[in-house]
Amino acid sequence: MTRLSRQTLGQLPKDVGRPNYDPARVTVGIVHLGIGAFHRAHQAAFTDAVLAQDPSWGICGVSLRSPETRDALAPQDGLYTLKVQDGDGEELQVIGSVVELLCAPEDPEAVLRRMADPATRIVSLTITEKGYCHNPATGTLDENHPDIVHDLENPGQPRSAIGFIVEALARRKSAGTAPFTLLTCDNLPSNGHVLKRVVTRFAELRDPALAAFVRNVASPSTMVDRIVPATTDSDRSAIAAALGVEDAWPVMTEPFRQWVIEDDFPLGRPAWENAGALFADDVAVFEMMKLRLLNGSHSTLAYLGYLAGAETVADAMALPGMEALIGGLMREEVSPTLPPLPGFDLAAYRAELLQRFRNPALRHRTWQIAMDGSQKLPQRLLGTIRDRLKAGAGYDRLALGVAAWMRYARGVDEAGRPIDVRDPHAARIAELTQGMGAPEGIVAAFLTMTDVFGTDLSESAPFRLTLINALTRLFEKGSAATLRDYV
Ligand code: CS2
Repeated sequence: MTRLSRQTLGQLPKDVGRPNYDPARVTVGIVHLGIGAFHRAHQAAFTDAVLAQDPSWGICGVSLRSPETRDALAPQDGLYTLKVQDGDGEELQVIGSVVELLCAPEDPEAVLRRMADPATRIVSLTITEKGYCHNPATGTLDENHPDIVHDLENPGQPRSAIGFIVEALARRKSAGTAPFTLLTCDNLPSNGHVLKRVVTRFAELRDPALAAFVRNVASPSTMVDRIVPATTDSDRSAIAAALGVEDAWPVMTEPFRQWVIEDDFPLGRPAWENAGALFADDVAVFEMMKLRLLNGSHSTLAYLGYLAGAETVADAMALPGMEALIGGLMREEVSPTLPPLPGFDLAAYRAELLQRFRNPALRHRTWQIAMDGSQKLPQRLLGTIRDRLKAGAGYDRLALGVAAWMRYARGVDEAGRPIDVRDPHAARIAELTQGMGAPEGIVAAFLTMTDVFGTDLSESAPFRLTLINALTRLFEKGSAATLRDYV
C-alpha cells in the first residue's frame, strides 16, 4: 500500500483535514525531546494549527531511546494522522508540524547540533516523570542516577535529556548564541521550576561559569492535558482503510485538549493562543488542579480497575462503585485542597472528567496508566494526602488508591498471576516486599521508600494505619468487592 507522505497528501479523501500551509516550506524552530504519542496529539497539533502564520516554528522530534518513531515517520516526511474520537463520532487530521526526526542514541551529535543552532529558539520536552532523573519527593537532581553519572563523565555524548540540554547550552554559550527557552510539558507540579533546578544543578557539577549561564535560561511552567492511549495495530488498519494510504504511526485521542503556559519566551514563540492555548501568569494552580483531579483519579482507577480485571479506563468506570468512588475522591477529598481559581467552575470540570473517563471510543489501557507509579504517586495522590493530614481531614479514598498501587506493584494479581510491572523501581519493590503476605509488613516495606513518600509520610503513624486498613480490604475482599462498597 502507498505510504502517507507530502506527495500522497493530495490523494486523501476530502473529509480528512490536512495542513493549511506547505509543509515543504516549514523550517525548524523547536527541538522536541521525547517524540511520543502525547506530544504528537498535543503540542504538535497546537503548532500545526498556527504554522501558516509563521512557518519558522517547525518541530525537530527527537527520540531519546528507540528509533521506532523516526523509522515510522521519516519515510512519511514526518506526517501522521491524528484521530479525534468519542462516543459521538471521529475526525481525522493529518499533522505537518514535525519536519525532522532524530534518534539520539544513534547520533547524539546531530541532536546537539540542532539544539545549538541559532534557529532553534525553543527546546520542549515530554520525557515522562522519570526522564527528569530527580527525586520525586524533593524535586532535586538524583546525582547517583546512572544516566546523570554517565553524562557528567561524557558531556559530549549525553544519554539523558538533562545532559543534552546542558551540553547544548554550553555550546550556545561558547558560540555567543542566546539560550533557547526550555518548555517542559510533563505532568509534574511546577514543572518549569523542577526542570530549571535539575539542569542548573547538573551545570554546577560541570562548571560554575556554565551554571551562571544556565541560571538565566527561561523555563516557563505549563499545564498540559489530553488523553492519548497507545496506538494499536487495529488502529493502524482502521486509519489505512479510511485514508487509502498507509500511516505507520497514527495517534488516537479525545476531543478535549488544554494547554496553560507561563508567557516567558525571550526568543519568541508560535502564536499558540490562536490555537486555543491559554497564557497565564500563574500556572501552578492549574497544574495542581489537573494533577490531583485528573491524574490522581486516573491512577486510582487504573490500579483498582486492573486488579478487578478491567482492561481499559472505560471498562474500569463501568465497574459497580467505581464512578461513585472517583466522584467522591475528587469532590470530598481533593477539591478542598485546591487553591481558589476565581471564575472557574470546579464542579463542571469534575463532571467533564468523569465523562472523559467514560469515553467509549478510546481504548486506554489501565496497564498503560499503571506504569511508573513510584514517579507519579507523589504529585497525584501523596501531596493531597499530606494536605488532608495537615488539615485533620479524611483521605480514605486516596489511601485506597495508594494501597491498590502497593497491591499492583508487588507484581502478582488477585488470581496469583504475574503482573508486568513497568516502573524504574520495580526490582527494588519486589525485593523490599519479597516473601511478605501481611498488609502490615507490605506497608512498612513500601514506607521505607522516602524518595516516594518523603520522610514525613514515611513516619506518619495515622497514614500507616489508614494504608494498612485499605490494603487489608483489598486482600480480604479483592478490588471488585471493595469497589462495590461505594455503590
Ligand atoms: C495518564 C496521563 O498515563 C497516565 O499516567 O494519567 O497520561 C493522562 O492521560 C494525561 O495526563 C491526560 O492529560
